[in-house]
Amino acid sequence: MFKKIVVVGMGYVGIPVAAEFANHGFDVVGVEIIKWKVDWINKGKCPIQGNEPRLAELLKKVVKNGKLRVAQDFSECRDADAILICTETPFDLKRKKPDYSALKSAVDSVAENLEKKSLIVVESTIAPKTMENVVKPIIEKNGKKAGKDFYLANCPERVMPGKLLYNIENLDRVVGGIDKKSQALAVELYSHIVKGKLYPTDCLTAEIVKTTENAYRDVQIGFANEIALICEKLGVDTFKVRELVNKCPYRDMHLPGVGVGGHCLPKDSLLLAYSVKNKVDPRMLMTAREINESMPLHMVELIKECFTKVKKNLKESKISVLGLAYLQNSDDTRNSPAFPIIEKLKENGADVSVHDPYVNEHGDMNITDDISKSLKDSDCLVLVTAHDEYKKLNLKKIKKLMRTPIIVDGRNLFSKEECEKEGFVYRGIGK
Ligand code: SAJ
Repeated sequence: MFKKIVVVGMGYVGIPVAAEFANHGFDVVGVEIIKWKVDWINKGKCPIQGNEPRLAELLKKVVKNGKLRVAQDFSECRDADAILICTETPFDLKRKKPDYSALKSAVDSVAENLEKKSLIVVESTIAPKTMENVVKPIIEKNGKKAGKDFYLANCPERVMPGKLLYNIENLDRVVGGIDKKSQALAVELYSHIVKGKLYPTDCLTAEIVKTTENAYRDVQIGFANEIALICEKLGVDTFKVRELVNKCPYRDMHLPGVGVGGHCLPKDSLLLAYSVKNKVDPRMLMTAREINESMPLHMVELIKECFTKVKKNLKESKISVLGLAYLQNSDDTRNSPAFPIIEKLKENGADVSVHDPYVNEHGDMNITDDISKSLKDSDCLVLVTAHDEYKKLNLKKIKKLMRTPIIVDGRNLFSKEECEKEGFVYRGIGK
């Protein structure tokens, strides 16, 4: 039934799913507007860095055997049997609404090049009612009818940096169809690459499930962070409390930390709330968001407490921020809690050295991958991302490198006892 598949958007979602379908014998064409990405992938090179098991090799294989190629031209959609839309759908905090510019542009270009009864699937995370109110009308603008001239579905991605291929191959997925036929076709399509169970439903339910599963996690993390603030004041290690709480059945307390970054959690509650704007006041969702967004600033407060303790001023100090990525062993920096921390420290007159083993550039930010250089003569080690490399740090060695032995730990990476035994002033989120 399906032979040629077009995947629009060669990012964290599009690249792995394109490679998977190509590896299962489909002729796959990626459509990407950024030229260097087109060229890079057509050379068999993967633009996604970080620790992504099997992805680079799989991409090289399917490009080499001709099952995957990338173009900038949407005319590739004309003879496509299926078209997957994997463009970003950020939330515009200023305008308090989703930023669908990339999605609308992609859907519009697909609509302009629809010449077959193709199955169009949106994988991007969207606010409930977007399929009905935004996507479908754009494709139907030329008089075409969903379910008659094309099929339409929403199959939300469940990728996660570090497990991009694993998640596509193994996680269950929800498949929302605009009608029964679209639903059946989408289930058939994904059954070729998904070993997990496929749960057919309607588009609206699929949109609600996706945003809810992430809102759930954001609220859980917000809860853990609030318990961390309480435990700090009570002088008890939250991680020990969490371990014992989770011994109780039906408890799953998440990890407190320096904040919630990434391309999913910070926006999905907002997308869900947007769909019932002025109808429901999502107090729980928004309070969790506020708590999570406040954690980077709480981290700066802990840093200030340490400086006060050693009677040093942040001004003219050198501070080493370890980790720019929002997630351990990833190069993805989107919405990373590191940014507000770096900004606040600079506002306080500190000279901030940023280290990350996976992120080599971000705008004009100077990022080093030399940890000794970053810690040399530093007055404070600020641990933001729990990259594996940081777990191997030798406390004796770094104490010799640093000018002032202060560690502020945003991810429970260090042992408070060991740091204090080595003569460090130590503060940690939740500890
Ligand atoms: N975080 C915490 N405490 C936790 C878990 C995460 O502070 O207990 C922080 C992380 O450090 C990170 C952010 O939250 O900054 C997001 O972490 P994440 O583990 O949720 O990773 P994401 O953003 O890649 O989330 C994805 C989501 N998957 C999809 O959208 C398909 C999320 O729904 C998944 O639950 C998550 O992966 C996963 O790991 O399962």
